[in-house]
Amino acid sequence: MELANDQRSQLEALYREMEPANLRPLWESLAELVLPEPKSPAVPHLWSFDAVRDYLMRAGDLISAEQAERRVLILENPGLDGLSSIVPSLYAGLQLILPGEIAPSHRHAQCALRFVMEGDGAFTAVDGEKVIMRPFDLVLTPGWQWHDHGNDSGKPMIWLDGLDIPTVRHFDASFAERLDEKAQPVTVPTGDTRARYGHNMRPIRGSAADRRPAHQPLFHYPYSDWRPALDTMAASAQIDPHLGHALEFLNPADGGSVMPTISAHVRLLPAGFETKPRRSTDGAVFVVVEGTGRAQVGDRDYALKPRDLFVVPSWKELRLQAESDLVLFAYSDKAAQEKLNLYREECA
Ligand code: 1HN
Repeated sequence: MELANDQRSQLEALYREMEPANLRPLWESLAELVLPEPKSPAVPHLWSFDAVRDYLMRAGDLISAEQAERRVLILENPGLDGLSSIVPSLYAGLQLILPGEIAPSHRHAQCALRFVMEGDGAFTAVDGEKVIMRPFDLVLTPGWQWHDHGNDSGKPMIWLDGLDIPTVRHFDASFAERLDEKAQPVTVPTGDTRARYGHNMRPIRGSAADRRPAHQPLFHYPYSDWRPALDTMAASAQIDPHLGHALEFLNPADGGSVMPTISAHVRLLPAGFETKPRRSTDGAVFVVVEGTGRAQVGDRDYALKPRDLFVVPSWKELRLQAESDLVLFAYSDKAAQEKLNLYREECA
């Protein structure tokens, strides 16, 4: 803004006088408020699973899951200091449950997903049903559903928690409750929900057999389903030059994202494949499930190995190269952005 010296000093005097009245001049900040394109305060970052795991196991020696309520190390974006956020809208953490432990039952407005990183056989109970968690399974705990975790296996279990905590904080809409008992009563057999809602079928609406919330029936997407699906796809389909072979997890109730605020997908990049550059407005968290390769995120370049985690903030260009067959899981705030008509992507 071009201002004469005299005008500038008179305006600044006005600003000082207005400040106690909680008034500020828009014209001084308009360009920062309404950006011509996204300029995320979040930065690209990669966490090596092994490095996080060491700290998590040390925490495991010092505090129980029950004491902590949830024993989790938050993956905080270096550009979002103190905000417990991996991108401005989303939270990520790695949770440890040791053999014999219980993470007590609670429910909250926030939506959560779990993606299993290590171990086999712990459970999450969701509204009266246990799911047994196996490596690279996706398990949802949608908003306001009771959930607790326990580990009856002989080994530590570690999973990635993805939640919309910053989104709920943004709307000042957080509610939470704890159950009096540690673990909620289990009222239906394991697998009941998958049988009823997990095969492109559902109980007749409103019948006695229709027991899950109509808007959010399914909460378990096992690796044993999604991994072979990618292989089958890779055997025949033309590969998308920007994504590789990609499959989005769906909510069967409406064919939309797994939860109202969070989308999730998996992809397979065959050995030697390199994606063309792509950027999108969603902030995304990626997990390397299998394989090695490289990720270029904006001006950063990361070597990828199994179980590494990396974050791609809004509008940072992403390029992926597969050394060996590379399998990735990702979740993002695309679901929320699409509802608000904000989502955009650009493929080079
Ligand atoms: C939560 O409920 C879990 O249920 C994990 O495992 C992490 C972080 C913030 C708020 C709630 C869980 C969480 C959380």
